[in-house]
Amino acid sequence: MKRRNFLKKAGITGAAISATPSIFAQNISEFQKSEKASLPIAIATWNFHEATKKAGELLTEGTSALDAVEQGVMIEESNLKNTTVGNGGAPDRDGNVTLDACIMDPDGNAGSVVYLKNIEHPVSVARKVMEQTPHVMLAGEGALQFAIQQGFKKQDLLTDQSKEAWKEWLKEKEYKPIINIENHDTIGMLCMDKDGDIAGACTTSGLAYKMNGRVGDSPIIGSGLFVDNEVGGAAATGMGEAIMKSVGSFLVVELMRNGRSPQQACKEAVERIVKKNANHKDFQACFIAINKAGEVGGYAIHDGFSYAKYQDNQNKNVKCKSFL
Ligand code: SD4
Repeated sequence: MKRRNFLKKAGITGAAISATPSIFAQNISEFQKSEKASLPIAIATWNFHEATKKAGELLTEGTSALDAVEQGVMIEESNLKNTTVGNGGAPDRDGNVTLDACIMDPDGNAGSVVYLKNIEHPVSVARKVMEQTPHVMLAGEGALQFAIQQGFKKQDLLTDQSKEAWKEWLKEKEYKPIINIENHDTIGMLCMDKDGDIAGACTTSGLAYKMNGRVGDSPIIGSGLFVDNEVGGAAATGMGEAIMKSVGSFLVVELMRNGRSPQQACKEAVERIVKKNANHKDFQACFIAINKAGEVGGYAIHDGFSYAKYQDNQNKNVKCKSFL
Protein backbone atom coordinates (compact mmCIF):
# COMPACT_ATOMS: atom_id res chain seq x y z
CA MET A 1 0.00 0.00 0.00
CA LYS A 2 1.25 3.47 -0.85
CA ARG A 3 2.44 5.43 2.18
CA ARG A 4 -0.23 8.10 1.73
CA ASN A 5 -3.09 5.59 1.51
CA PHE A 6 -1.71 3.59 4.37
CA LEU A 7 -1.64 6.67 6.55
CA LYS A 8 -5.07 7.79 5.39
CA LYS A 9 -6.67 4.40 5.99
CA ALA A 10 -5.03 4.08 9.36
CA GLY A 11 -6.19 7.60 10.25
CA ILE A 12 -2.69 8.56 11.30
CA THR A 13 -1.75 12.22 11.60
CA GLY A 14 1.71 13.68 11.28
CA ALA A 15 1.79 14.28 15.03
CA ALA A 16 0.93 10.65 15.71
CA ILE A 17 3.71 9.48 13.44
CA SER A 18 6.33 11.51 15.18
CA ALA A 19 5.05 10.25 18.54
CA THR A 20 5.41 6.59 17.53
CA PRO A 21 8.01 6.54 14.80
CA SER A 22 9.43 3.06 15.12
CA ILE A 23 6.32 0.92 14.69
CA PHE A 24 4.90 2.85 11.77
CA ALA A 25 8.23 3.26 10.04
CA GLN A 26 8.60 -0.49 10.23
CA ASN A 27 5.11 -1.03 8.81
CA ILE A 28 5.54 1.32 5.93
CA SER A 29 8.96 0.09 4.90
CA GLU A 30 7.80 -3.53 5.01
CA PHE A 31 4.89 -2.85 2.68
CA GLN A 32 6.99 -0.71 0.35
CA LYS A 33 9.86 -3.17 0.23
CA SER A 34 7.81 -6.10 -1.01
CA GLU A 35 7.31 -6.51 -4.70
CA LYS A 36 3.66 -7.18 -5.42
CA ALA A 37 3.27 -10.90 -6.01
CA SER A 38 1.56 -12.33 -9.05
CA LEU A 39 -2.20 -12.28 -8.40
CA PRO A 40 -4.54 -13.99 -7.74
CA ILE A 41 -3.51 -16.34 -4.92
CA ALA A 42 -5.42 -18.98 -2.94
CA ILE A 43 -3.90 -20.81 0.03
CA ALA A 44 -5.46 -23.42 2.29
CA THR A 45 -4.40 -25.38 5.34
CA TRP A 46 -3.14 -28.94 4.67
CA ASN A 47 -3.01 -30.37 1.21
CA PHE A 48 -6.55 -29.38 0.22
CA HIS A 49 -5.48 -28.87 -3.39
CA GLU A 50 -8.92 -29.51 -4.87
CA ALA A 51 -10.21 -26.58 -2.83
CA THR A 52 -7.37 -24.22 -3.84
CA LYS A 53 -7.75 -25.34 -7.46
CA LYS A 54 -11.43 -24.45 -7.41
CA ALA A 55 -10.79 -21.10 -5.73
CA GLY A 56 -7.73 -20.34 -7.87
CA GLU A 57 -9.54 -21.01 -11.13
CA LEU A 58 -12.46 -18.86 -10.07
CA LEU A 59 -10.12 -16.04 -9.04
CA THR A 60 -8.30 -16.29 -12.37
CA GLU A 61 -11.63 -15.83 -14.15
CA GLY A 62 -12.10 -12.63 -12.15
CA THR A 63 -14.32 -13.92 -9.33
CA SER A 64 -14.10 -11.96 -6.08
CA ALA A 65 -12.02 -13.22 -3.17
CA LEU A 66 -15.22 -13.70 -1.13
CA ASP A 67 -17.01 -15.89 -3.70
CA ALA A 68 -13.83 -17.86 -4.42
CA VAL A 69 -13.06 -18.59 -0.77
CA GLU A 70 -16.62 -19.77 -0.12
CA GLN A 71 -16.71 -22.04 -3.15
CA GLY A 72 -13.22 -23.32 -2.46
CA VAL A 73 -13.94 -24.57 1.06
CA MET A 74 -17.32 -25.96 -0.05
CA ILE A 75 -15.35 -28.61 -1.97
CA GLU A 76 -14.12 -30.06 1.33
CA GLU A 77 -17.48 -29.64 3.05
CA SER A 78 -18.89 -32.01 0.42
CA ASN A 79 -15.93 -34.40 0.40
CA LEU A 80 -17.17 -37.54 2.18
CA LYS A 81 -13.62 -38.84 2.53
CA ASN A 82 -12.67 -35.86 4.67
CA THR A 83 -13.87 -36.81 8.14
CA THR A 84 -13.04 -33.45 9.74
CA VAL A 85 -15.14 -31.08 7.61
CA GLY A 86 -18.81 -30.91 6.64
CA ASN A 87 -20.63 -33.96 5.30
CA GLY A 88 -18.96 -37.15 6.58
CA GLY A 89 -17.36 -35.29 9.52
CA ALA A 90 -16.65 -37.34 12.65
CA PRO A 91 -19.37 -36.96 15.29
CA ASP A 92 -19.06 -35.91 18.91
CA ARG A 93 -18.97 -38.60 21.60
CA ASP A 94 -22.78 -38.83 21.54
CA GLY A 95 -22.94 -39.36 17.78
CA ASN A 96 -23.94 -35.82 16.71
CA VAL A 97 -22.16 -34.25 13.73
CA THR A 98 -21.89 -30.57 14.70
CA LEU A 99 -20.23 -28.09 12.38
CA ASP A 100 -18.41 -24.79 12.96
CA ALA A 101 -17.57 -22.28 10.22
CA CYS A 102 -16.86 -18.62 9.57
CA ILE A 103 -16.12 -16.24 6.74
CA MET A 104 -14.71 -12.70 6.43
CA ASP A 105 -14.83 -10.31 3.49
CA PRO A 106 -12.38 -7.55 2.47
CA ASP A 107 -14.54 -4.89 4.13
CA GLY A 108 -14.04 -6.51 7.53
CA ASN A 109 -17.52 -8.03 7.64
CA ALA A 110 -17.77 -11.42 9.32
CA GLY A 111 -20.27 -14.25 9.70
CA SER A 112 -20.12 -17.42 11.73
CA VAL A 113 -22.10 -20.48 12.75
CA VAL A 114 -21.34 -22.81 15.64
CA TYR A 115 -22.77 -26.18 16.64
CA LEU A 116 -24.75 -26.37 13.40
CA LYS A 117 -26.29 -29.77 12.64
CA ASN A 118 -27.62 -31.30 9.41
CA ILE A 119 -26.47 -28.66 6.93
CA GLU A 120 -23.79 -29.62 4.44
CA HIS A 121 -22.38 -26.14 3.84
CA PRO A 122 -21.97 -24.24 7.12
CA VAL A 123 -19.70 -21.71 5.40
CA SER A 124 -22.60 -20.60 3.20
CA VAL A 125 -24.84 -20.25 6.25
CA ALA A 126 -22.07 -18.17 7.87
CA ARG A 127 -22.05 -15.96 4.78
CA LYS A 128 -25.82 -15.51 5.03
CA VAL A 129 -25.40 -14.54 8.70
CA MET A 130 -22.88 -11.94 7.56
CA GLU A 131 -25.00 -10.59 4.73
CA GLN A 132 -28.60 -11.05 5.85
CA THR A 133 -28.56 -10.43 9.60
CA PRO A 134 -27.32 -7.67 11.90
CA HIS A 135 -25.28 -10.34 13.77
CA VAL A 136 -21.93 -12.05 13.42
CA MET A 137 -22.59 -15.45 14.98
CA LEU A 138 -25.54 -17.85 15.25
CA ALA A 139 -25.44 -21.07 17.27
CA GLY A 140 -27.16 -24.46 17.35
CA GLU A 141 -30.94 -24.55 16.92
CA GLY A 142 -31.11 -20.88 15.98
CA ALA A 143 -28.45 -21.29 13.32
CA LEU A 144 -30.32 -24.31 11.91
CA GLN A 145 -33.63 -22.49 11.93
CA PHE A 146 -32.03 -19.55 10.11
CA ALA A 147 -30.39 -21.89 7.56
CA ILE A 148 -33.74 -23.51 6.76
CA GLN A 149 -35.40 -20.12 6.41
CA GLN A 150 -32.66 -19.22 3.94
CA GLY A 151 -33.45 -22.29 1.84
CA PHE A 152 -30.73 -24.72 2.98
CA LYS A 153 -31.82 -28.38 3.02
CA LYS A 154 -31.55 -30.54 6.13
CA GLN A 155 -29.67 -33.79 5.63
CA ASP A 156 -28.04 -36.55 7.63
CA LEU A 157 -24.28 -35.87 7.70
CA LEU A 158 -23.21 -39.01 9.58
CA THR A 159 -21.89 -41.41 6.95
CA ASP A 160 -21.75 -45.18 7.53
CA GLN A 161 -17.98 -44.94 7.64
CA SER A 162 -17.95 -42.21 10.32
CA LYS A 163 -20.62 -44.10 12.29
CA GLU A 164 -18.54 -47.29 12.23
CA ALA A 165 -15.42 -45.41 13.38
CA TRP A 166 -17.40 -43.78 16.19
CA LYS A 167 -18.81 -47.15 17.34
CA GLU A 168 -15.28 -48.51 17.38
CA TRP A 169 -14.18 -45.51 19.49
CA LEU A 170 -17.08 -46.09 21.93
CA LYS A 171 -15.58 -49.47 22.89
CA GLU A 172 -12.69 -47.74 24.70
CA LYS A 173 -14.01 -44.18 24.89
CA GLU A 174 -10.48 -42.99 25.24
CA TYR A 175 -10.36 -39.29 24.46
CA LYS A 176 -6.98 -38.27 23.20
CA PRO A 177 -6.99 -35.61 20.53
CA ILE A 178 -5.00 -36.67 17.50
CA ILE A 179 -2.01 -34.57 16.42
CA ASN A 180 -2.05 -34.94 12.65
CA ILE A 181 -4.17 -37.08 10.46
CA GLU A 182 -1.81 -37.13 7.53
CA ASN A 183 -2.80 -34.48 5.08
CA HIS A 184 -6.37 -33.74 5.87
CA ASP A 185 -7.96 -31.78 8.66
CA THR A 186 -9.87 -28.52 9.15
CA ILE A 187 -9.78 -26.24 6.12
CA GLY A 188 -8.89 -22.59 6.54
CA MET A 189 -8.53 -20.70 3.28
CA LEU A 190 -7.31 -17.23 2.29
CA CYS A 191 -7.90 -15.77 -1.17
CA MET A 192 -6.44 -12.66 -2.72
CA ASP A 193 -8.21 -11.65 -5.91
CA LYS A 194 -6.93 -9.82 -8.98
CA ASP A 195 -7.59 -6.47 -7.28
CA GLY A 196 -5.50 -7.49 -4.28
CA ASP A 197 -8.51 -7.80 -1.96
CA ILE A 198 -8.44 -10.55 0.67
CA ALA A 199 -11.22 -12.79 2.03
CA GLY A 200 -11.02 -15.88 4.23
CA ALA A 201 -13.06 -18.83 5.45
CA CYS A 202 -12.64 -21.65 7.94
CA THR A 203 -14.86 -24.73 8.28
CA THR A 204 -14.71 -27.92 10.36
CA SER A 205 -16.55 -30.63 12.23
CA GLY A 206 -14.09 -29.96 15.05
CA LEU A 207 -12.28 -32.50 17.13
CA ALA A 208 -13.53 -36.05 16.67
CA TYR A 209 -15.53 -37.37 19.65
CA LYS A 210 -15.47 -34.00 21.40
CA MET A 211 -17.92 -33.35 24.26
CA ASN A 212 -21.44 -32.57 23.11
CA GLY A 213 -21.66 -28.76 22.87
CA ARG A 214 -17.96 -28.16 22.39
CA VAL A 215 -17.05 -25.39 19.96
CA GLY A 216 -13.49 -24.91 18.73
CA ASP A 217 -11.49 -22.02 17.34
CA SER A 218 -12.52 -22.41 13.71
CA PRO A 219 -15.74 -20.29 13.79
CA ILE A 220 -14.35 -17.74 16.26
CA ILE A 221 -13.39 -14.53 14.46
CA GLY A 222 -9.78 -13.80 15.42
CA SER A 223 -9.02 -17.36 16.49
CA GLY A 224 -9.63 -19.70 13.54
CA LEU A 225 -9.63 -16.84 11.03
CA PHE A 226 -8.90 -13.16 10.75
CA VAL A 227 -8.73 -10.85 7.76
CA ASP A 228 -7.82 -7.18 7.71
CA ASN A 229 -7.69 -6.14 4.08
CA GLU A 230 -5.20 -3.36 4.89
CA VAL A 231 -2.70 -5.84 6.29
CA GLY A 232 -3.44 -9.48 5.42
CA GLY A 233 -5.20 -12.59 6.65
CA ALA A 234 -4.51 -15.68 8.73
CA ALA A 235 -6.19 -19.02 9.41
CA ALA A 236 -5.54 -21.76 11.95
CA THR A 237 -5.88 -25.49 12.32
CA GLY A 238 -5.07 -27.82 15.18
CA MET A 239 -6.08 -27.87 18.82
CA GLY A 240 -8.80 -25.24 19.02
CA GLU A 241 -8.52 -24.74 22.76
CA ALA A 242 -4.88 -23.61 22.48
CA ILE A 243 -5.57 -21.46 19.42
CA MET A 244 -8.51 -19.72 21.10
CA LYS A 245 -6.51 -18.93 24.22
CA SER A 246 -4.01 -16.98 22.12
CA VAL A 247 -6.61 -15.52 19.69
CA GLY A 248 -4.15 -16.94 17.19
CA SER A 249 -5.24 -15.64 13.78
CA PHE A 250 -5.72 -12.11 15.08
CA LEU A 251 -2.28 -12.35 16.63
CA VAL A 252 -0.74 -13.36 13.28
CA VAL A 253 -2.39 -10.41 11.50
CA GLU A 254 -1.32 -7.97 14.20
CA LEU A 255 2.25 -9.25 13.99
CA MET A 256 2.15 -8.63 10.23
CA ARG A 257 0.75 -5.16 10.89
CA ASN A 258 3.82 -4.53 13.01
CA GLY A 259 6.16 -5.49 10.23
CA ARG A 260 6.59 -9.28 10.41
CA SER A 261 6.42 -11.27 7.20
CA PRO A 262 3.63 -13.89 7.06
CA GLN A 263 6.20 -16.59 7.77
CA GLN A 264 7.66 -14.75 10.78
CA ALA A 265 4.18 -13.95 12.10
CA CYS A 266 3.01 -17.60 11.92
CA LYS A 267 6.20 -18.74 13.63
CA GLU A 268 5.90 -16.18 16.41
CA ALA A 269 2.23 -17.08 17.04
CA VAL A 270 3.11 -20.78 17.28
CA GLU A 271 5.97 -19.94 19.65
CA ARG A 272 3.51 -17.98 21.82
CA ILE A 273 1.29 -21.07 22.05
CA VAL A 274 4.30 -23.24 22.84
CA LYS A 275 5.41 -20.88 25.61
CA LYS A 276 1.98 -20.74 27.21
CA ASN A 277 1.22 -24.48 27.02
CA ALA A 278 3.57 -26.83 28.83
CA ASN A 279 1.80 -29.76 27.16
CA HIS A 280 2.38 -28.45 23.61
CA LYS A 281 4.07 -31.71 22.58
CA ASP A 282 0.68 -33.39 22.93
CA PHE A 283 -1.15 -31.31 20.36
CA GLN A 284 -0.79 -29.69 16.97
CA ALA A 285 -1.38 -25.98 16.20
CA CYS A 286 -0.71 -24.45 12.80
CA PHE A 287 -1.18 -21.14 11.01
CA ILE A 288 -1.15 -19.96 7.43
CA ALA A 289 -1.03 -16.30 6.45
CA ILE A 290 -0.93 -13.89 3.51
CA ASN A 291 0.00 -10.21 3.56
CA LYS A 292 -1.10 -7.34 1.36
CA ALA A 293 1.96 -7.78 -0.84
CA GLY A 294 0.87 -11.36 -1.62
CA GLU A 295 3.62 -12.98 0.45
CA VAL A 296 2.50 -16.16 2.20
CA GLY A 297 3.73 -18.33 5.07
CA GLY A 298 2.88 -21.21 7.35
CA TYR A 299 4.22 -22.76 10.55
CA ALA A 300 3.22 -25.50 13.03
CA ILE A 301 4.20 -27.00 16.36
CA HIS A 302 4.70 -30.49 14.91
CA ASP A 303 6.20 -31.70 11.68
CA GLY A 304 3.76 -32.82 8.99
CA PHE A 305 1.86 -29.61 8.33
CA SER A 306 1.64 -28.17 4.83
CA TYR A 307 -0.53 -25.75 2.90
CA ALA A 308 -1.91 -25.83 -0.61
CA LYS A 309 -1.17 -22.80 -2.77
CA TYR A 310 -2.64 -21.81 -6.12
CA GLN A 311 -0.79 -19.08 -7.98
CA ASP A 312 0.16 -18.52 -11.65
CA ASN A 313 -2.23 -21.33 -12.66
CA GLN A 314 -0.19 -23.77 -10.60
CA ASN A 315 -1.31 -25.69 -7.57
CA LYS A 316 1.42 -26.64 -5.10
CA ASN A 317 1.69 -28.31 -1.73
CA VAL A 318 4.12 -26.33 0.44
CA LYS A 319 5.64 -28.18 3.38
CA CYS A 320 5.90 -26.01 6.49
CA LYS A 321 8.61 -25.72 9.08
CA SER A 322 7.70 -26.63 12.63
CA PHE A 323 8.78 -25.90 16.19
CA LEU A 324 9.47 -29.56 16.97
C1 SD4 B 1 -11.04 -27.44 16.34
N1 SD4 B 1 -9.28 -26.40 15.09
O1 SD4 B 1 -12.25 -27.65 16.37
C2 SD4 B 1 -10.34 -27.36 15.00
C3 SD4 B 1 -9.92 -28.72 14.60
C4 SD4 B 1 -8.74 -28.79 13.73
O2 SD4 B 1 -6.92 -29.86 13.12
O3 SD4 B 1 -8.32 -27.86 13.10
N2 SD4 B 1 -8.08 -29.86 13.71
O4 SD4 B 1 -10.36 -27.35 17.36
